[in-house]
Amino acid sequence: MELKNLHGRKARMLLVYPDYTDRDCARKTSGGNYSEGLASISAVLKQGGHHVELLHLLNLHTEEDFKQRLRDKGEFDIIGFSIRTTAFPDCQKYIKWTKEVCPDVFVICGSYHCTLVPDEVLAVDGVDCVCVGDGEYPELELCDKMSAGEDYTNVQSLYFKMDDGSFKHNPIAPLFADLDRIPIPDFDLFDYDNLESSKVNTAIVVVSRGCFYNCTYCGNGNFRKVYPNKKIYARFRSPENAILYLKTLLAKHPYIKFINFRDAIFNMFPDWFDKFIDMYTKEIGLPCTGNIRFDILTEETVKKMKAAGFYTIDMGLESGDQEMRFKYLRRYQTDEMIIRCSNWFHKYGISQLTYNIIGLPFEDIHRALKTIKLNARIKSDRTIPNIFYPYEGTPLYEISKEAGFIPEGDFTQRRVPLVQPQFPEEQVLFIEAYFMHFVRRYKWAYAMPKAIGGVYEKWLDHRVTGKHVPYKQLVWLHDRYANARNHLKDFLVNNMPKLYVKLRMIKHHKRAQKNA
Ligand code: B12
Ligand code: SF4
Repeated sequence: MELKNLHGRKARMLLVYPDYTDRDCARKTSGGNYSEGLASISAVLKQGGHHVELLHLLNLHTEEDFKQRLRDKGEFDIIGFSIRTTAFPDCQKYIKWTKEVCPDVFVICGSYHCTLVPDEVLAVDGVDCVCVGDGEYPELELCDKMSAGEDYTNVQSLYFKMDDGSFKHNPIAPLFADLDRIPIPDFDLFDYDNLESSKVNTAIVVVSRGCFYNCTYCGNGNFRKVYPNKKIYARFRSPENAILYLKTLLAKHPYIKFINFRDAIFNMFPDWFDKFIDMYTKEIGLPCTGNIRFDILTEETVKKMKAAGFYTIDMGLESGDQEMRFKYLRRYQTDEMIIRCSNWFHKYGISQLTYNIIGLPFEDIHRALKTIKLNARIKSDRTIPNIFYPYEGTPLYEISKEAGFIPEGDFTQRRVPLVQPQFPEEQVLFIEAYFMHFVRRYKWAYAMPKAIGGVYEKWLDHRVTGKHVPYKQLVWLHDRYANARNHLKDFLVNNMPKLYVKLRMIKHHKRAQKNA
């Protein structure tokens, strides 16, 4: 590989962010998500004097559109692609088109898919280098060395494609424990005021890295494996630094009225969490939400959360079948534990959103029904049912593969990736589609006097698992409805954001009143 030499000039870097999923790949034309990773890389590179810009792809681009947008951006020395697993197929095309427009540009790829399967990404035509794991400082060193005309093929955490086609694997840089070392992210990298979240006066905030749990469906176990000192993989900015982060953000964007903490598990370190929420209550106090684990929670903390401004929380319930949670997901939370914590949230008027997985290996409709029922028992206010996606390299992918549930060929585009005889596709789609509908009905059943509630529960069971349920037709009907609802939501967010925020406030207010 011919080394790039900028002869003392600082590097010009373009970060490409394919920010869409199957659901919105064709429709989204404005908005998009914030990415802490890219904002953080940009902050570090800019601190080093380099020039950074973003190509924010909000929808699937045709060759012509992509090339045009690239040309419009101007000239760059390095183009970096941020690649989530499901974005990898599209990125391969974008990289090919990039090299057609700018053959001399240096192409580097980073993010989760590159960390999981770096050689697969490096093998793609046009890719010069892959970053494994955290990217700020390897990128900075790459830019610095390129700028100084030095050999950069020994930079830690980077894998290079050499002239003879071989791959040079450098060791992965050890993690540093102190996240405060990283500057406050460069929010300006984005068209921040027009992000999807900003339009509804919300900021997506991430003040941590990683997670120390080992859920089998999640990539975290593999993301941390790459580091020589993986024990410190889960890290938070200090509470003081996290407050500084928020103050910096709010000073730049004073219209922000809600904070959405997207850290993997916000209360992962209970002492950190308690200290942070005390400071947050005094210094920020905006309504907020975050992802909370129940097995490390106390009633005292829930009470403090309410005072801090938590109006709602998210939690991964994943499966209502305790055996599935323990045996296949490695989430050691009993039903009783989940119900007890949930009662605290009701007591203090904080609404709950649960994440659930449908179509897990060895699941069937009866086990999926248990997930609906546990949601009803804890009176979840909102539920998000996700269809299981087997991420390569995760233990649950291996389990699914070994059991023969992963079909040959490309399964990434299938609505239900696993093919399981005991849980056919139409049943998985049915549970996903009517999840909240049935959660509501079972909530009614549990609120009724026992005798009547029991009869109603049995009747509902029959409507979910009965022999003659027309699953396919019901899914078809729901697809039409969901399409119309999504269009309406996008329309409101894009054209009447104030009305959307108002409606959301009314909804949360009503929920909080109901819960109190
Ligand atoms: C916050 C978050 C979100 C936020 C922000 C998304 C974003 N793009 O940052 C929101 C809520 C929008 C989101 C949405 C989704 N997410 Co998400 N999300 C997370 C979460 C919890 C933390 C990510 C984070 O901010 N980490 C901190 C930052 C600093 O690290 P980072 O993003 O990894 O970036 C570093 C490196 O990856 C690298 N890097 C990143 N990009 C690049 C580019 C270059 C050129 C280089 C060199 C390096 C580099 O350097 C960065 C700095 O060190 C992770 C789980 C986790 N525990 O990590 C899941 C995770 C990233 N999400 C995931 C998924 C699947 C999704 C969705 C597809 C879900 C869905 N079905 O809608 C969407 C995709 C939307 C999108 N456009 O990306 C998966 C990705 C799995 C995979 N194998 O790709 C994860 C890992 C969770 C999981 N299931 O395991 N998510
Ligand atoms: S707790 Fe969440 S982020 Fe952590 S391993 Fe489990 S699913 Fe992944």
